[in-house]
Amino acid sequence: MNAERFLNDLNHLRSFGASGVGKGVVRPAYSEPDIAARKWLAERFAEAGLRVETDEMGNLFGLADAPSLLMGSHSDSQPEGGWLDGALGVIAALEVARSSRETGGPAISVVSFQDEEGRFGVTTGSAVWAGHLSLAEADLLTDHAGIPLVQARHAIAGMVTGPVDATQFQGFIELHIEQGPTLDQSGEQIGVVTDIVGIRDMKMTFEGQQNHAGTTPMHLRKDAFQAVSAFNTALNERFRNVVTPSTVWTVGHLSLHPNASSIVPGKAVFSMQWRDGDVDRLSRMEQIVRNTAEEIAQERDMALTFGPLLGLEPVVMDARLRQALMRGAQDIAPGEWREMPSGALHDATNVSRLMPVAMLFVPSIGGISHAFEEDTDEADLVAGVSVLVRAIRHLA
Ligand code: HGY
Ligand code: MN
Ligand code: MN
Repeated sequence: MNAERFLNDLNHLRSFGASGVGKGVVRPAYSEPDIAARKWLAERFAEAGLRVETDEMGNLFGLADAPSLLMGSHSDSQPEGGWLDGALGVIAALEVARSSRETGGPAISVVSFQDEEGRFGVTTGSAVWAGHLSLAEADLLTDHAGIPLVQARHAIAGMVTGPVDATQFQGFIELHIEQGPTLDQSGEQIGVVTDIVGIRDMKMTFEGQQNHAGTTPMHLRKDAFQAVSAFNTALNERFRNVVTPSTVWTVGHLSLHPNASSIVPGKAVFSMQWRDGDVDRLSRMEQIVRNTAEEIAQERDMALTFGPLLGLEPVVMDARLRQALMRGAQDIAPGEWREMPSGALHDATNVSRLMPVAMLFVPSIGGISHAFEEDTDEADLVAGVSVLVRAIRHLA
């Protein structure tokens, strides 16, 4: 591999949507910086001798001529994201494709999936490509501002070439930052992923009565924020009997209407998300979410609505691809790597419906991600790509 060329490209990708705070980026799916980044990536793919194709979702492919391994990740970011989440996997794939071609190695195709970060759903672009979600269903999903996907994706219409056939790919490998504390704390350089957790994600709404914050006695209020607060407290209590130390749940988005200091909020829309490696536990948690919210709504005489339940099942990584990554890890970081599960979701989950998949992690400094502070040591970034280069040789 050419480490300098790889790091230069990775840093250049950061310039699209650079936040001005540290190395952070603001590059949500279909935003101007996201589209500009995709156009720049398309040029890099073409320069590497790959055929550029973009499907209707905006998933961007650089295709090898022959049947090939597919490598990549996503180049959209969270509303406040780091420079490596997704970007690392895309630029690493590009570097592996380039260096493999230059040295007579196996053919490698490259992808940057769209909306992995779920402006509209959960890993939306790869979910549609892999047939987990139809384009018609996806088009109805809305972001937190109420914009439907079908409208947002007009912005990439000029780039679309058509559907990309998955049968040309022999497997998919995704390099990603860990986004958690495990490798950073252990001092190891590489994680070979064993499996990816499952997720459930749902919008919920409590609707009460908007009213005056000075004149409305407490016992007469139908305050939507108070309902969310009571729901959250009850939920934490009830989850206790069901969850394990690796189960996680999050209310990450809350919108109060009309969101003013002197108005009792009449409406609260919020996101409810939970993740676990066990499907039964995910369903038991769903039942608790629904029952708890219904009880709170009834007690407080408020309306309650659930949005569509989005989700991805837990998946196990392919044994053969994983073995190749382990051999590569042992070549590059002998004794300084481990096998580990992924608590973050990845496009690899969707792609596993179509072909064997595997994933590789490098450490996240301080275990921080989905934040401007996200970073990884340069030596670890380069080590990750080197493991990929070794792994494709072992596979070939
Ligand atoms: O939320 C996730 O795990 C992923 O980064 N979208
Ligand atoms: Mn990611
Ligand atoms: Mn992410």
